[in-house]
Amino acid sequence: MDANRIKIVGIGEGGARAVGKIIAADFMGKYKNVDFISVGKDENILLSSATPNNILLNRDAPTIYKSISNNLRGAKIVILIAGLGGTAATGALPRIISFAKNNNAETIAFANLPFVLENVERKKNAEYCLNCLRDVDTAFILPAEKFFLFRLYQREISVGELFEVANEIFSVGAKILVDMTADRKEPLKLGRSAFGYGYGATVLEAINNAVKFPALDSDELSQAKKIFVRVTGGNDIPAKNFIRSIIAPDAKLFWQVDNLRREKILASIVFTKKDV
Ligand SMILES: Nc1nc2c(ncn2[C@@H]2O[C@H](COP(=O)(O)OP(=O)(O)OP(=O)(O)O)[C@@H](O)[C@H]2O)c(=O)[nH]1
Ligand SMILES: [Mg+2]
Repeated sequence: MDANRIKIVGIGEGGARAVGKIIAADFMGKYKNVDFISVGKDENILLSSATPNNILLNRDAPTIYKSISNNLRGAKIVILIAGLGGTAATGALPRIISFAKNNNAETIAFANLPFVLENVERKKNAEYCLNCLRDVDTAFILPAEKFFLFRLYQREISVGELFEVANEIFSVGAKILVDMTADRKEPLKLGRSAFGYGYGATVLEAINNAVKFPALDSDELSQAKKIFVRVTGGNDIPAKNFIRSIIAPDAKLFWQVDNLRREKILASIVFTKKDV
């Protein structure tokens, strides 16, 4: 049995949409060991995400557990993407995490917390899920309000459009994490973490934009103990010097160069965050 699979699991409508974006953008095209899975109670939403594997939650518990274990079999890495507060994450997240951990898979999560204005039930659910996410090896958790910081629109935007931004960010985030882990021997295991990315004509410009990524808190970056940077080609000495100048002197910096040439240089940054 192949025990080397990367499972990218979208939980709930939001998670399924984010995974749909990863598939549509062909972000995992160069990897031959990736499986895409959607989890939710609405079959149409799962189908629209175009994930080849689905876990339908509107069935009896034993059938659902069987479906989770079938879909996660052979996992080396499980990447979870979800909006916390919804029914899907609340029901399935703890089961998926414990199944992955029992099978010694590395677990990575991308999740957003509900808006302050969402109802009490969603907030309670989200708190429960947040607690479950403590068991995940590396977790990126953003309050939904953070997505307003991405001023991609010149006008007021709808909640739907805002979550499109969230799904886009998480789809790129998942790609960054797969690229970073694929080129390492050791698992990342960073605990609560943050990430950012940016593009540029030079590595320095791309790194500058990654540091200015709207959801990235520069104070948190300056206090991070471990920082992972990945750039696609180019002269990275000025960028390394710049990063060194803004991080703690005792921070561990891991630098990766991706040899895939692209039109624009992409710089990605991932760093550990103190627990809040
Ligand atoms: N990342 C992301 N989050 C979303 C999206 N839509 C809503 N959310 C947030 O995620 C939470 C869960 O929403 P859904 O993803 O729709 O959850 P669900 O489990 O499919 O179903 P419901 O509980 O019926 O909404 C919401 O409370 C919102 O805060 C989305 O498209 N993307
Ligand atoms: Mg919903």
